[in-house]
Parts: sequence; structure tokens; C-alpha cells
Amino acid sequence: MKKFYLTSPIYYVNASPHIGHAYTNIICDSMARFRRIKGEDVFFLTGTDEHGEKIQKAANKEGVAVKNFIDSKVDIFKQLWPKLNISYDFFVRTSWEKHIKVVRAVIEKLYKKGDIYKSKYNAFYCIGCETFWTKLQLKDGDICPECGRKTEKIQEENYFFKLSKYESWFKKYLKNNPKLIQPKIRYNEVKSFLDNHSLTDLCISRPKKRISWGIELPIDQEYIVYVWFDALINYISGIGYGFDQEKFNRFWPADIHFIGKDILRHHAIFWPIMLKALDLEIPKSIFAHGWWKIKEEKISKSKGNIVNPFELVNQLTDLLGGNQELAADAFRYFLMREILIGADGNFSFKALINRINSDLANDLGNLVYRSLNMAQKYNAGKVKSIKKDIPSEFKESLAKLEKDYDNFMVEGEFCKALDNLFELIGVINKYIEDTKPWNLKKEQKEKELFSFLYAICEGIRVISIYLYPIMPKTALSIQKQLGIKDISFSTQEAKWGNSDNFLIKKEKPLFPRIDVS
Ligand code: ME8
Repeated sequence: MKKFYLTSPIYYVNASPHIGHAYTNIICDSMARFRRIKGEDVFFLTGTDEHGEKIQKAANKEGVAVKNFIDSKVDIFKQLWPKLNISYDFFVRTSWEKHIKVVRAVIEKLYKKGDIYKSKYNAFYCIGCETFWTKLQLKDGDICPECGRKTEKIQEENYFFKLSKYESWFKKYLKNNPKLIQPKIRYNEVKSFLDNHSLTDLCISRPKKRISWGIELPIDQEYIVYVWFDALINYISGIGYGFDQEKFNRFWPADIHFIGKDILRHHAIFWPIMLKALDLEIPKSIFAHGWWKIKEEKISKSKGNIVNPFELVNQLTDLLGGNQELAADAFRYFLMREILIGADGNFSFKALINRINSDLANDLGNLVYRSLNMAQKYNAGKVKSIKKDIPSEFKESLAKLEKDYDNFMVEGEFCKALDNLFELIGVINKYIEDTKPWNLKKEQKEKELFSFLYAICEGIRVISIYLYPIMPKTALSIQKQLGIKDISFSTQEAKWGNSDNFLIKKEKPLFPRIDVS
């Protein structure tokens, strides 16, 4: 069985998650579910980044012990993921004792190899981004070029990892592996950065006298490990590097690291070089998606313009008649459909409601509800396949879906896959209107009526499989309402005609229209 290993970033626990974090994990979850239904052995890793100055400061500000502070924040992330129907396989924490051991072993190995050394350091530090900058990189004297906050000038002795030693290897590797960084625009960004800058060695320690919340450096007790160096290692500790070699060998290298474009440099430059130094394989791809914004400004904790995903899903649950799982699916659908994966998008409640009303209430919900309603009304919910021919009206969109869906999903182009799927939904809705089954009933054209009922139910079943990665609970509800005994979302089952009959158990509409006037 083919393996597929994918990761989300591990999120800082200095504040609660917002819809940006939700977005990345919904992308990961959609990919994980898609790969599972293709029959692959999937491992989806998510988790939390719990060390560093920013977290220490946040805990101090609340006047709580750092350990208590992080535990309470981690709980919030762990509550959010099931609420959004996220099916991760393991939740890694950087305060986890096994992760700590791995980080220390990595540093010892690189130190012995001569890739880590001690030196004096002069730089500007942005606590918000936990990143060092050189004077030349700063904006307006001392401003962080990434987030626009003031940096702090720092002069101290520290330990460094020899990024520069691997620069020419990495440039060549990148040239030969254009799919390493996706989408193309991010690949070009990294390539042009490397063309225009030489890599300086990475400072990987912090003196304890300045900051104490972190993993002690195994080679010098006066220091802790730089939070990014610690955090990136989660991708190997999370699958057992150094303590569960069998699992590690099974899943490494990662097939895809999903991240936001804000943390591209750390993943696309530091991480492959760290792996090369460790003699480990390089991930197959690093995919940096765009940002959700509000009025053109990135949604972020520091800007204070966050949208709380718990509140949003609760609100949608009320508006959609009380089913939280379907409300979460509606939210997932909006995030995946509204923007192309590499692009930025503006979030608004109005846009969310419009999407739900037009696509989920009108198109999908209406198709399912009225189809099942007709099956119940015209033949007591019993639908049989007298003939399994695909109605000619469906052929073009079904063929398009069959041809392109896999490709779009493999590439993370969820929006395009959904475009095709909703085209088919539109076609079946139109087919119902054009066929006018109420006349078939009146004229007692039983054969035609039964063929019609089979065609629309089979169409809905096929749709439920393609929909599953993005809207898993909706897909499940559809199959239950169709009365499918052996519920399955395997892509192999998506073939037209795989079902012989249905025994409809219609429920209330999946997505009622929301009136927020
Ligand atoms: O950077 N739109 O953690 P973090 C879309 N701990 N996605 C967004 C977003 C937005 N407005 N805001 C945040 C860290 N994200 C490090 C990562 S990994 C080894 C260490 C998402 O809590 C996006 O995935 O700041 C982004 O890269 C991530 O959250 C940053 O999360």
C-alpha cells in the first residue's frame, strides 16, 4: 500500500487559534481524506509549537506558570480540530519528552559533524516572528520586514548551524527539483532570494540568561535551542525518528508540508538543509498557501483582527438548524471553494452566507432533498436499477469530473475540483426540471420514471464520494439517506452504476437557506 505523509505547521500557543489556522488544517484534512479514499496509507501530523520568547512572555503577561499556560492553550487546539471534522493521526507537542530527546540528539549529531559552532552575534530580533534579521533587511531602521513590528538589537555569543556550507548543494537541488516548493510563485520567490543573497549561518541558540523557556542545548547548559530549529524537527519526531525507526522508515520523507506563505523561508531553506546535514531525505514538496485577510489586511493575532472559528461554527450551527457537523462542513466548503489555494482572499460573513445559500442550500441541498422526496413519493423510497445507462445530459460533466478530479486534488486545487463537482450538481438539477417526472408519474410511464429515479440517486451517490474529502459529514449523511448499506467513499466506488438499488431514508434538508436580512 502506498504511503502518504502530510503535515500542517505546528501552531504557536501564545494565543487561541483563528480561521487562518483552521484554513491550513482544513486543507490538510481534505488532502488526507482524499488520499485515504484512494486507498493510501495516510499519516497526517499536526501539533503545537510551545517554546520560545513569545510564549514565555504571553504566560508572564497572564501571570501563569508557562507549563500551565501552554497546556490550557493546547487544549483549545485539541478541541477545535474535531469540531471542524479534522481527522489527524497524531498531535505532536514540542514540550513532549520524546520530541525534546530528538531535538537534542539532532544537535549532538550536527555538532559532532562540525556543522554547529560557537561565535559572536550581532543582529536584530523580531519576537513576533521569532526571527533574526540583518541591518540590511530591516525596514525604516529597525522594523521587521515580515510583520512591521519593532525589532530588538541583540549582541551575544551563540551557536550557529552552517547553512552556508550547504548553499551550493541546495541551489543545485532546487534547480533539479522544481516541484519542491509550490505553487510556482513561491518556488520563484525562494529561487530569487537565493540568487540575490548568500546564506548566512543560522543562529540556533538563545542564552538562558535572556530566555529560559525552551529545550536545553545538549552541548552547552547555558543555552536553549532556537524555537524554529526546535519546531521544524517535529516533522521527524512526530513519526518516530530516533525512537520508532520502523514507523519513521515507513513514512519519511514527507509527501507534503502544508504551510502559509509567511513561513516559507524557514521551511523552504532551513529545513531541507537541516535534513541534508542529517543525511535524511528531502520532503517531496512544501506547499505554501495564501492568506485570509479582512479588508485587505492579513488576519493575525498581532493585528487583533481575528475571526474565532469556534464562535463562527456555533453561529452557523444555529443558523443551519442545529447540526454542528454539517455547519463545520459548510465552513470548510466556503474556505476551500472561495479562493484558489495559492491566492489571498478577503473573509466576510456576508460572503460566507452567500456561498452557503447559493451552493449548499440551493444547488446541493435542494438536489438531495427533492430527489429523495420524489423517490419516496413516487415509489415509497425504493429505487432499483432497471437500466444503468448514464443519462446523456450527465455525460460531459461526469467525464470531466472523472478526468480532472484526481489531478486537481493531487495538486491541492480543491477549488477547481469543487467547480467541476458543482457543475455536475447543476446538470442534475436541470435534468430534473427538464424531465418533469411528475408528468411521467401522471402518465404512468413507470419504466421511464424508475430509470429517472435511479439516475438521480446514483448521481447523488457519485457526488457524495467526490464531496467527501471536503465535506465528510455531509457525504456521510447523503449516503445514509440513500440507504446505502455498505457506506463507502473509496474513489473506486465512484464509478457510475456501482449501486444496484437504494432504500431512501430522507431527513430534513441538509442546508436550509439562511436569512440574515
Ligand atoms: O508560524 N491566512 O505558527 P503560527 C491563512 N509555530 N493562514 C494563516 C493565517 C492567515 N491569515 N494566519 C495564520 C508558526 N495562518 C510556527 C510554525 S512549523 C514548524 C512552526 C496559518 O501559530 C498558516 O498556516 O504563527 C501559517 O503559516 C500558520 O498559521 C502560522 O501559525
